[in-house]
Amino acid sequence: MTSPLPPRPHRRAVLALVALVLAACGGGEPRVEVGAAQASRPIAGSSQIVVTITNEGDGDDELLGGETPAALAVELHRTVIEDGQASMVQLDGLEVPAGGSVRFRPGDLHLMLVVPDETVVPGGTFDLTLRFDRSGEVTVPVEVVELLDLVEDAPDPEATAS
Ligand SMILES: [Cu+2]
Repeated sequence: MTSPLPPRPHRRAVLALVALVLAACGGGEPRVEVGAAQASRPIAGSSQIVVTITNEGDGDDELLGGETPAALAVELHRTVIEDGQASMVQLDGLEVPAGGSVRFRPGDLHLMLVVPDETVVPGGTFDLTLRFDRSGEVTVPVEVVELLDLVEDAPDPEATAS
């Protein structure tokens, strides 16, 4: 069976060319939206934030970091498993591609509050400011819940599939 589509390397070249043209024209504009955010009750001096960021614009953006008055720092982490051991790697930034979304949840990409203060307790809320390369700063309220409620609200599709 023959495919009407050109072979992959060719399509990739076309995409690269389109990207180049877009870049030359300044590209499109990102339209970043931050969904409802939740943080877990702190455990051992840290708390994970579950949130989805979408970019419905036609330009890429990049999440550069975040901050909150409720913790010493907000770090961008990815959980990696090596030799059966889970560990976290800190990222400097994360692309939020045009038309795409980025999901933070336990066990994968996550935002981590370092040394949360006494306002980070279940039932409480605090402000989280996320800093984007092109969209600037976006501040959203974060609801604090028990860790189990957090996991229930953000089920891992891969975990339930196995
Ligand atoms: Cu982490």
